[in-house]
Amino acid sequence: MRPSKFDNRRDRMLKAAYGRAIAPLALAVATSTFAAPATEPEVREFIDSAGARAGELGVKATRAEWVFQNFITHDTQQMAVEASKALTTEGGSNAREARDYLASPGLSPATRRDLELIRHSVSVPSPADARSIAELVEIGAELKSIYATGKYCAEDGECSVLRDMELRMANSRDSDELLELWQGWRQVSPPMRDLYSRQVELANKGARDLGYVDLGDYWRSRYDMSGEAFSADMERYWQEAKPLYEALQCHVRDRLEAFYGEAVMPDDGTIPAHLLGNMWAQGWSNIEDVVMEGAFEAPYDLTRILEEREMDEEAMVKMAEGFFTSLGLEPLPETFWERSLFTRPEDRDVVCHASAWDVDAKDDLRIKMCIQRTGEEVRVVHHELGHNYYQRAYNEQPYYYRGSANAGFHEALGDAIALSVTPAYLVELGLLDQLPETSEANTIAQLMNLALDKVAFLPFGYIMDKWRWQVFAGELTPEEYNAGWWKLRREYQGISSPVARGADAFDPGAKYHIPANVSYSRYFQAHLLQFQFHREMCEKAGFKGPLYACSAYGSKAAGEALNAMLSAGRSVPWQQTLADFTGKDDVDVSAMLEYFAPLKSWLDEQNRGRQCGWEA
Ligand code: X8Z
Ligand code: ZN
Repeated sequence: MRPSKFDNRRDRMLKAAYGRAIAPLALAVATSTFAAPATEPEVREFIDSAGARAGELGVKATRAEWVFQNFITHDTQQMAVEASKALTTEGGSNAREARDYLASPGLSPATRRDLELIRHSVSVPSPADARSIAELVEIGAELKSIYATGKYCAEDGECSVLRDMELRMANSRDSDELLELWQGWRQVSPPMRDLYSRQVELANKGARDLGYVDLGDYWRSRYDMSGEAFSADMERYWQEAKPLYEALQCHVRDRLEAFYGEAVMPDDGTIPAHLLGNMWAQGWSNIEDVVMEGAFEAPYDLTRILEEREMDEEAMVKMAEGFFTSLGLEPLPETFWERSLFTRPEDRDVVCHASAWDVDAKDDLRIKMCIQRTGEEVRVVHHELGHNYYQRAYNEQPYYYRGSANAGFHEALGDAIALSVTPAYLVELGLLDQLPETSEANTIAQLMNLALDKVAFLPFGYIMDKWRWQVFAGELTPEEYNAGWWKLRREYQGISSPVARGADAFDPGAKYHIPANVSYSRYFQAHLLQFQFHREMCEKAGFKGPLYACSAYGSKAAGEALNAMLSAGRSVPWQQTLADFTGKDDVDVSAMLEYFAPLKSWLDEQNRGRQCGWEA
């Protein structure tokens, strides 16, 4: 059913009256199992039983999904779809029921919040009917499968999987080869476009049934504040971080031009997307050699250390676990080592995009990741274990509190820990023989390596959802998807497409989280939050000195404070959880700015006299 003009007008009236859009009444009645107001005990009973039912189906769906993602075949896909249908049916009906109960007068604030959590507990809401549920779930599995099994076959018939193409993009300095890889991977996504737009249509309808304007409104409203306030905060954080990004973009552009020559560089101030060492130009640390050439050298190379010490994938995971246990947290369970996937199997298709799993909400923790033995991946391994340690910490909570304070916290934890992988820490582990000498060059090199990942990421982290918010709101038609994508890439990142993109291209689909339908604001927030977490852990550890030199390794005090935050799960609004940990109830960009302050001054110096900025 398409919303009529009348629905829209009534929505606006209701919105004016209640501060947020309410589902059209007819729809609410049609999909509701509850009409009369309920008492507090009745609602509490619903909350408990909904959690028990969803929990049980969740374990089944997670197991089926694990098997599907580890062995992608027609049959495993169908089995995952079946389990997911059951969960989507249950989750959706609970969410709609929670929406109805919210109309009951006299409920306690705590119960109202619990109902809001249930209303928000589905990531991709479906309309209530079984046909829509089946279609939505099938599309979701199909999109994931297209991405995970995608291959690019070159003219000579040689076919490559994404992981190998990523590795070549990281290491090649031949712009023709880079362009081929960049275009090659983008051949995988055009078949996704129509499936994607149908998915959007169905999920929007599901979101409207829950009382939201569209899926974007639903996603934005999960942050213990209104969706409008959330968007405004995201923009404010970005504005605060932007001068640092612009300084980095300007310098990197200059260095790339010096390396590749003027011919490859557009004269509008943007950087072509294929030269940044990463398939999506979201993190640029793989080209640190180009960026630093002639100025200074990285004082050490973690990738080389892994090679020299013959550290394999499992050893990398052990190293990350060692950090968590040094803070006083328990070692991972034996089953983690038995059941996780660390390397890409050659004989079958798997979802290689790294993920961390909590299968039974007890202690069946696992990661699934096609680990590459690089310094960059050391960070990703810490990232994934951060998820597992968070999951374990909140497992004692009631069902709907089992989650991070907000999605950004989950993404920030492991990254915050990885910020403690400093030269001094590597010396302590015996991976570096001695501390690099203290010099401006070494400090800048260390900060540059990290900024190329963390600072470069920010506008990418922001536009992934900005694009989807436009799509969900119907501001971009499928024919306009790609042009809308590049408009944002250009405006926020100062990055342009190296070649004109055809009308049927679907470049957003070449990034995992679009076909997998995972919201992305969480990563943007996490890239800021992790510096806040790091600053706090360093303070708890009693560290004196610049933030970039701090490692909280071995600090039980930091571990204790951290664990208190993790085990709270989402039992209280995230602002409160953050305030309990850091004393401040908002994302604070100043931690990241403080961390990179020496680099910012250095970049400003380098950029003096250069033409910075770009035509949006
Ligand atoms: O997807 C991830 C994690 C899994 S939650 C590996 N990340 C984002 C990405 O790869 O695009 C981590 C940082 C950003
Ligand atoms: Zn993650």
